[in-house]
Amino acid sequence: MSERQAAILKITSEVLGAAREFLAREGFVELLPVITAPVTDPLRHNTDRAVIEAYGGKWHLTRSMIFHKQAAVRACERIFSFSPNIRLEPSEWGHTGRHLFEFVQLDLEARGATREEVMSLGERLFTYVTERVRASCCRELRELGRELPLFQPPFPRITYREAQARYGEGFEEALSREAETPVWVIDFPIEVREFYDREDPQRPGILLDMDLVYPEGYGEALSGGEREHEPGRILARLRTQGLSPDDYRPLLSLAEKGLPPSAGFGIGIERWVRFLAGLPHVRGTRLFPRVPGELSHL
Ligand code: ASN
Repeated sequence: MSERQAAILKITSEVLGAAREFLAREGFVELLPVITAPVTDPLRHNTDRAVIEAYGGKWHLTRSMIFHKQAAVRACERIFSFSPNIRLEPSEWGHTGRHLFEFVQLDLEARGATREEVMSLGERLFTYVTERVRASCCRELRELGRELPLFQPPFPRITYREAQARYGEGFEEALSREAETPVWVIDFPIEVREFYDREDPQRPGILLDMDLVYPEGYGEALSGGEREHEPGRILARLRTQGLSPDDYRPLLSLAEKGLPPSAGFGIGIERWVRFLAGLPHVRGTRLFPRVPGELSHL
């Protein structure tokens, strides 16, 4: 194994440890991840479904733990998981530098929290972990030739519409290239996001959600928001997105029994390590990368 690979693995380990420590101090409980489920995140972009058949039923490989997070905060106020996700993205996405079809996200959720609260948590988590990597992985960062910039929350914010007006339709790349600190994109229009992000009751058509975008052109870091939790609202949102309520029966049944309001986000670990280590492609963060369109020997 090369020195560079060893350095990247050490940084990854530091990210996991520092995030766990930070979240434990903030009162979060770690859940073991869910990998197979009768229902999973529909996602808004075109991703093939990964389904296995067993025991007379169909099991989706988890695309995110969103519904499990909403269910879990009934038991525990604040939860997180290092959740393996399978997303069979188009082969062409193998070249974006940002996509693996198997990756891990640190997915967290807090009962009764607002978007504002989880954004503040996200900034503090991001800054804490970055500082820990800077302090504990000096040798590794030097080996990789990476000079990590210093960041100071709060991070700047831009609405989806403002970003679109300033940088054009697919604004994320241009925004990320121009940014000197991580930057929040907030207030996504209802038609571009998944049905579970909560519509602002004061501003119909606008969601109480957000992305965090890395500086230096590394693209999206984190995605989340407040959640739809009332059965009538979930049903209406499923219908306007052309999704079949039958496919989401497990979620609707839970909501009928009572899902609490919550907010949360997920941050991709490989993209985080790619940014911290300054790598051209997320493939470099994993010993056994799963890149869309490529086969693997091990
Ligand atoms: N983890 C994201 C969230 O909390 C969902 C996703 O990964 N699509 O909103």
